[in-house]
Amino acid sequence: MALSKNTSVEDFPSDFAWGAATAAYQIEGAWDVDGRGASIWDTFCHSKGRVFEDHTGDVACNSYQLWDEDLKCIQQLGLTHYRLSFSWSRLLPDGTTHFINPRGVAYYSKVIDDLIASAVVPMVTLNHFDLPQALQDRGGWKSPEIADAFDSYAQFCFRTFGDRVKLWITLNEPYVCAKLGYESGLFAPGLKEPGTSVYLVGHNLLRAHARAWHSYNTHFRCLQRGKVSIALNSDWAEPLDPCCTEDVAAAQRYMDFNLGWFACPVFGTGDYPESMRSRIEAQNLKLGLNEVQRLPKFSEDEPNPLGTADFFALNYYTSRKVKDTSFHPSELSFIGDQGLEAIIDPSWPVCGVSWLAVMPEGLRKLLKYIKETCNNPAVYITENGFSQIGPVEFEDIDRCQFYQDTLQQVSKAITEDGVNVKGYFSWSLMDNFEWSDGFSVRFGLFHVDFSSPELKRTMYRSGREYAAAIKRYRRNTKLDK
Ligand code: PNW
Repeated sequence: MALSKNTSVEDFPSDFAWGAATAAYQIEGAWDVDGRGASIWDTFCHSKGRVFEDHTGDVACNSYQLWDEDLKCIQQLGLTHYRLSFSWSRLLPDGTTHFINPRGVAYYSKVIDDLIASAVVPMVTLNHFDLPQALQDRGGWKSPEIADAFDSYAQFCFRTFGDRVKLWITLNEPYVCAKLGYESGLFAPGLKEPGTSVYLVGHNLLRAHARAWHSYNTHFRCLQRGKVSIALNSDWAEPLDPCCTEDVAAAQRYMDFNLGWFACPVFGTGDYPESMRSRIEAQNLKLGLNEVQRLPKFSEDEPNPLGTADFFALNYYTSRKVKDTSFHPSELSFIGDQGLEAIIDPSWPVCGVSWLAVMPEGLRKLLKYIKETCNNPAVYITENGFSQIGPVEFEDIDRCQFYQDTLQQVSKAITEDGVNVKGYFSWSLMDNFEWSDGFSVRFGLFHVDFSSPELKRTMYRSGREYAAAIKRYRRNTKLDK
C-alpha cells in the first residue's frame, strides 16, 4: 500500500517538524576548496584500506558547489525542517578561532538564508564526526582541552548564525564517535584501544557538549531564543528470553551502555548509569586493574551535564535481542564490560548494511522508554532511515513500506503513549558518503548518480511518497498538544 494512500488513522500535531538530515562530510565534497582545513575523515579516507574500495568524501555530492540542487530537493519534498551539519574545519581551518575562514562563513550563511527564504527551518549540528585534523594532532577527543576548543567553536557559531538558527545540535552520536573511532577503529581517527579510550572520549564529548550548552544558556539564549541539544543514537533492546532474569538484566545493561551512557548524565542523574560503574569496576577487579579508572568521574569544578539539553534528539535505526553471557574475556573491551551478546532476531528483515535490522516497532518502544526514563522530554527524531546496497532501485518499495510503518509507530507513540514527539527527520535527503561503506550504501530519498560529473539528484519513489505523506498529514492535522 502506498504511503500517500494509507487510510489508517494517523495523526500528527499541526506544528510537527517534517525533515530530512545530512552531514557535512557525507555530502559537501570540496574538501580542499576555498580555504577549508583538513578533518580526521580526510586523513582517514586518504590512507589506504580504511574505507570500502578506498572511496573518499573529496567530492561526494558536491553540495558545496551544488547547494542550489539540494535546495530544490528540499522544496520538492515539502520539508518544514532541514538538518545539516557545519564542517568545523571549513569555518575554522585549524579548529581554533584564531583564524576564521570567511568563505566558509559565506557558504553556510547562504544555505541558512536560502532555507529560511523557502520557509524551511534549519537545524544545525556543530560537529558530525569530522573533527579538524589540527585538533586530532593535539590529542583529539582524548584530550581534556578539546572541551575548550569545542566551546569556542560553538560560541563562534552561535554568534555568527544564531540570529537565524534556532535549533542546534552540539554533537552527533557520541556513542558512535567514541566506539567506532576509538574502540573498533572502523571510523576516523581509526584507533583500536579497546575498553579504555571509548570511555575517556565519551566523557570529553559530554564535557564539550555541556560547556557549549552553558555558553548558549548564559550568553545567547536571552537574545536568540533557540534550543540546544545533543543527538543520541540508540537501539531498542529486549531480552532474548523474557522469562530469564539474566537476559532481562542484560537487555537493561545494553540500554544503559548505549543510551544511558549519555542520557543519564544529561537527562537523568547527572552521572553514568550505576550498571556501567559496577560492571566496569567488576571487570577491573577480574583483570587485576584495581587502580585504573576507566570510566571517568564528573569533576565538581566544571558544569555538570545534567539539564544541558532543551529537547531530546534521537537517532534510531534498529533493535536487538540480548542474551547474558557468563563468558568474561581476558582482555579489556567495551563489549566485555557489558557481558552480553546482542542478536538480530532472524525474523527481522535486514536492509542494506548488515547491522540494520528493520524494526519500526522498536522506535515506538524506545520513545516510550525515553518518556519514562528521561523526564518526558520534547523529542525530535533527528535521524531514521533505510539503506539499500546493490543495483539501484528507483521504485524502492521496501523503503516506502518502511517509512509508512515507521510513521505509523511514531503516530501511535504520540496519540496512544503520550510521547511528546516534535518532529521526524529522515536519514537522508540524498544518497551520500556512508562513512566506512563509502558510496556502496544508499540511504537517500533522492538518488545521486555518483558516476556522472553533474551528480544528478533524482527522486526515489520513497521521496515521492514521503512528500505526499507530509502534504497529507499537514492538511489533515487536527491534533494539537
Ligand atoms: C549514523 N553502526 O551513524 C550517522 O549519524 C549518519 O551519519 C549515518 O550516515 C547514519 O547513521 C547511517 O549509518 C551510524 O554501525 C553509523 O551501528 C554506524 C552505526 C550506527 C549509526
